[in-house]
Amino acid sequence: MNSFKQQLEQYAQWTQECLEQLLPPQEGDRVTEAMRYSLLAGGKRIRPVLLLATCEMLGGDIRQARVPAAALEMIHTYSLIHDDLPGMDNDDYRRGRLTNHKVFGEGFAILAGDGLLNYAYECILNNALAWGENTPGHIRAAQEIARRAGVSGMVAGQSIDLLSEHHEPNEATLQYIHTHKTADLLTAPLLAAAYIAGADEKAISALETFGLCVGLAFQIDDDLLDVLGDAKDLGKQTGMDAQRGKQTWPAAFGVERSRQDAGKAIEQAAQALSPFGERGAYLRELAR
Ligand code: GRG
Repeated sequence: MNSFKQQLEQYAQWTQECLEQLLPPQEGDRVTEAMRYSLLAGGKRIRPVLLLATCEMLGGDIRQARVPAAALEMIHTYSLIHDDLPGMDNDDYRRGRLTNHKVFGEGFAILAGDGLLNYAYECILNNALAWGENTPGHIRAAQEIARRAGVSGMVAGQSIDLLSEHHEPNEATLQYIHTHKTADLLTAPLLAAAYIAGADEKAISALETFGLCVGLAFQIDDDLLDVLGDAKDLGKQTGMDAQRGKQTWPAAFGVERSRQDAGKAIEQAAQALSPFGERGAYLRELAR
């Protein structure tokens, strides 16, 4: 196995261990059971990986980054649970298993999402207080995560996504949805790591550009997988975007241009890392 893959597995394993340590035990409590069901179902763990890899790239203390990394996965999982609800995308499968509401019912799926979101910040703030001298860096990281996950970030993107269903594809609207629904929660771990590691403005600005470009490519790819992918490999149904009249890159520009645009965005992301020189090699490879 090459060292890139080993490192990726290491980051994912730290995340899994940290989640298992942080999560309240099941003890017959249905909400906790529902939280654990979706959170421990797997997934690529890409947001924690971004946080941990960025912290290492910037020479930060990786021990300080583990809880925020795991907490970001809780926030991401809450968004998936709520996104799958009948009032949103009404999906039956996620991460290779039945969606949360299909197993626990809608009420408990809503509560499991609410539980994960709040517990994420409880963990982030406990961790912030535990690292004495660096508490302000952790608080700044928490602020960035809240802003990008919230009403001017992912929630705003999801809102326009819902409002734009069955509308003619429009480039500006698509850019807005992809920037906020997807790129914001991929940029949050980069900037959180930067604040925890005490990075300067130049590094923060480079990471912001990297996150935006990676986020756009990630969502274009996700849109392409919905058209071209295999449901078994993806662990969720395909062809759903067209059925719901979603604004997607392939619907607006076709498959070929979507592939090219995703490729261009990845190269722009790689370019954005040039201030970090060789130290940016891991994130560059991750993007590609
Ligand atoms: C409910 C506020 C709220 C937001 C929902 C996550 C989300 C926003 C919608 C899900 C649908 C979607 C296409 C979102 C874009 C981001 C995305 C591709 C999420 C899937 O993330 P992955 O691929 O999933 O990292 P895993 O399972 O690997 O963690």
